[in-house]
Amino acid sequence: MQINEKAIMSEDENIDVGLATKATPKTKKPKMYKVLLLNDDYTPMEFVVHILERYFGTSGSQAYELMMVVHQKGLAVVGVFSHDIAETKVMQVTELARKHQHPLQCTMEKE
Ligand code: TYC
Repeated sequence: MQINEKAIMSEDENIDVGLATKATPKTKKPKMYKVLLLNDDYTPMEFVVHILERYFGTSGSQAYELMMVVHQKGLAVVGVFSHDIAETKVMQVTELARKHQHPLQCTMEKE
């Protein structure tokens, strides 16, 4: 932590009286990114469940329910990660979907 000092001259004396102002934290918390899965008419439900289990730490009924949220609402946030992790997840999902010729869309946006 850096304590900032403001130079302030006292009015009648012209003396620099130091004023401690807000502390500046040295570390910044990383910006977080939402990873979104979008619905489409062609990707099989089981494939989406598999994606959620493999890349987003959900399993069984939880993965199925999250897939159904995307299916019914059009999209859902399936996880929140730092920039590079989110980017990697999007790439992995897109790569596997294309390999299986599914049009599944996965995107990220700043939280
Ligand atoms: N709507 C797809 C179907 O009925 C299932 C699906 C769910 C597709 C979620 C994409 O992100 C998705 N087969």
